[in-house]
Amino acid sequence: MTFISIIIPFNSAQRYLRDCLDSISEEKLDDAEIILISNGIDEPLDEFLEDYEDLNIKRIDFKDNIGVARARNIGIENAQGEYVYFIDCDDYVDKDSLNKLIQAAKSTKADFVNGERITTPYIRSRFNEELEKPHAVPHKKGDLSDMEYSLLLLARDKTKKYEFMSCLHSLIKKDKISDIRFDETQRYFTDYYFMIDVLENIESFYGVEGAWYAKRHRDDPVNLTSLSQELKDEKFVLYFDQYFKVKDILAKKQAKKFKILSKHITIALYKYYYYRYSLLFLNNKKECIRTVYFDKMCEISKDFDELVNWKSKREVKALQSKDMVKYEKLLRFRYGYVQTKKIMKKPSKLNLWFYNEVYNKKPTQDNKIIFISFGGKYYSDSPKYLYEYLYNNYGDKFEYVWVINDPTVEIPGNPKKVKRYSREYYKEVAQSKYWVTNGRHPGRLRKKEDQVIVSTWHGTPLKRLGLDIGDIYTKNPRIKESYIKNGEEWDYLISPNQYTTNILKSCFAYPRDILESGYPRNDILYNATDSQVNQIKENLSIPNDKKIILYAPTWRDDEFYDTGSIKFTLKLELDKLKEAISDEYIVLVRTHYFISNNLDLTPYEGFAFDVSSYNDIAELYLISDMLITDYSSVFFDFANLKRPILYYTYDLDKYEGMLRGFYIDIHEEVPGPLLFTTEEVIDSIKNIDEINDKYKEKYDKFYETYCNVDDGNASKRIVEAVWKNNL
Ligand code: C2G
Repeated sequence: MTFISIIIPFNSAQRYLRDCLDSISEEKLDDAEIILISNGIDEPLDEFLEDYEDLNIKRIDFKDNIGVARARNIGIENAQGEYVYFIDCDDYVDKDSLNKLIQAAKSTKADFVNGERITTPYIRSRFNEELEKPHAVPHKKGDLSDMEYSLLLLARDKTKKYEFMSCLHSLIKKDKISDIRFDETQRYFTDYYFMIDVLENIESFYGVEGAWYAKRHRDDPVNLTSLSQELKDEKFVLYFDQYFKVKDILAKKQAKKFKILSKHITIALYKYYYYRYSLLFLNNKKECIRTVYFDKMCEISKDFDELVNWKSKREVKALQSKDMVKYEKLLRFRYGYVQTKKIMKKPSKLNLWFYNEVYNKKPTQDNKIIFISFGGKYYSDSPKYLYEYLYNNYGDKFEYVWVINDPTVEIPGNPKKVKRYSREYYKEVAQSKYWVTNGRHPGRLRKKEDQVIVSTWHGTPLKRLGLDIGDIYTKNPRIKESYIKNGEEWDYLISPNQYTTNILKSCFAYPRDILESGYPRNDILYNATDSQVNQIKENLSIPNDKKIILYAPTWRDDEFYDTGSIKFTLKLELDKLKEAISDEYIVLVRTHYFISNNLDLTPYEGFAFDVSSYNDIAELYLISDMLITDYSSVFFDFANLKRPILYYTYDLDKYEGMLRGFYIDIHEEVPGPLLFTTEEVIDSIKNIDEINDKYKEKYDKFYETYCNVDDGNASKRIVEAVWKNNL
């Protein structure tokens, strides 16, 4: 007989469903069935499900999206198991967790057996690492009764302090729900009412410690919106209203289980108020937070009397008496104290405090522009060329500030230099009307309404970016949300070609028009004079009787140290290269700006030079006769020079398949050969004339597609578009 029917409503995102089904498959359940209710799905499912032939899947398909309530009800109606179990298609269970629940149900025969839920932004393969984190310590059972513990798990997601009650991750005896269904007229919050009805029929409970269910926090609220993301600002108002409704229903019920549940729901709201609402109230400028949210919070706070402690007592009183001024004062005091403690631990945090509390409250200076390139690591890239164009043509019209971490870097015109995150940096960021940046800006900065961000971005993308990436392998699981936030805040976004324009629109969900002006950083590739080129060579102190190869690889999302900084392992065998080509060439090795480890090139002295700290890679392009790269955007820029490009793609399968994926077919479109060993690289260098002939047609086509806007005047076009009213 079937012991458990696993009910999965499936309405979007096969890549999420894979994690879900993989996790169930690994449980190796022999008396289970899966009821998959697919609805409103465009992607073909047959082939996908072939990978899960070992699972006993009953598929029920609907052409239209029928809603989660109806889908779950259909699941219940088709279930043959002694117990039903609900899991969402974008969630998964941690190793052995379902087995733990099943064993508990078999041994206790309880009507209701459940485990821990935790909300996570991580895909399954990275979940275990993250579970090590202290925040995932299970709720302790201690001396709670089976019922009390089970209700605690039912009401509280381990990380989401504010969610109350879910039907997920519970084994529910099927005969206890024969006449209970989800309310199909509702789109949201149907779990709550279903679970209350279920509880009515349940007599025995068992909660299992440490049997985790991972509730995925969807990383792409634009393309793969979850039900709760769909609601945006309304979410909490509706949520607060549910609170009152649910409390009302529970208050009318006498059984102890409902009293316990009611208490947990109030605790969830109290935690929401203490940890989340209070912060929103202080930092979020949205009007609803101080109006409708505030009113609701005041009303709910009447239930908090038994939960307050000495820290929250006065705040709660202020809420109860709807005294916003006092409430704000008390919050400032609370967070002021927290902040002071942080500052005592890390004095540099004081700078941020000055930014928020002092500098950012002062007026902006209309003619001030602050520039930053690669987080202040270099004086380079498009911000450099925009700056130089402005300075050379409209020098005295603006006040210029450069964020540069090394104060000895020479910058023409002697602008003010500030180190990133220093006190002066925050002061200048707050004062500058314009921020010119080539990357995402730090989440801690609070752009004022009259400030303008000019984002140049930093390359024609080969690797998928932001919202276009599938699963996230980087150290930052919330990177997609950061892309969306940046896109919302940028007033101007610059693109080097039409191909990039389309990508920038989708990867940032960019809501405005994009300035397809070409790249300021490539102006120099068209405008440089011979004497400039010679000067660059001289500055670098490299032999001038040899041809130059620039090796500029990118970084790998999965190669980082415990601290999070990115590392690079040199896979190009320089000893072999030296032996084979050193009479004709030298090699400049340039690691990506994320890379934190230094390369030791001493064994190749006179042949290989580390130019990783050289400010401007465009200058290196100018002096190089050939480029070797991998998946870095550098080749799109270098192609403006029409010089040979080789691709040393030793880890192509991993990079293309797992880490990122590409926007273009690298095998077909790039204007040079993909090479997998040092020997192949040597061979290509030695036969570079043949390679040039072989790739001539591809190169021309490539140039036409990606370099057709750049002409040496991009800076001019942008300056005239952005600062038209100031010139
Ligand atoms: N870069 C560099 N040296 C390298 C690699 C990159 O100076 N060895 C600089 C180049 O200007 C390059 C830019 O950093 O164009 C971006 O580097 P990518 O390797 O393309 O990688 P990433 O920073 O992930 O940016 O749209 C482009 C994407 O954003 C990729």
